[in-house]
Amino acid sequence: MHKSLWMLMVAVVAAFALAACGGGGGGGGGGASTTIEIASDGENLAYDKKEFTVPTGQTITLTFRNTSTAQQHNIVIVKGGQDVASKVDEEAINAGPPDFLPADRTDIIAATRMLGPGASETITFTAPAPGEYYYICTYPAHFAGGMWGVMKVSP
Ligand SMILES: [Cu+2]
Repeated sequence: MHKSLWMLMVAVVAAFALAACGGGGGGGGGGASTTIEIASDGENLAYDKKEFTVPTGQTITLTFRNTSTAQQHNIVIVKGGQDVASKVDEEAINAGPPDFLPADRTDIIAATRMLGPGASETITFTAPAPGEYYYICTYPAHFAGGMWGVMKVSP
């Protein structure tokens, strides 16, 4: 009878272990994620968010919506501040349509395609080291016209 009690305990422990595994898998584990929604500001050459903050290392799911009825827009998050943004903008204009994105993505963290009026796209990326990163629209003259913002990455 002592042996049967021990067998029962093994069975109970196994059941708990299975339950724990199932719960962990369904909950998404420890990898936290953040969702950001950003849009163009109507017909203005601007985003509806001038800045947003994300925690470093997290998976960011960002949805950009072009709410304009006439303009094409995208969002390109660059690996730096205004100087890097200007460099990427110049490379993007040289790359030309349809997406105005340089083939060399070295200075780019994440980018949507160039979206027509009313279109949206969701992109996923990992938040980089703490700091401030510009995001810009690379349609010609939009960045210069004020279509940019700052992604702040917190420690
Ligand atoms: Cu634009």
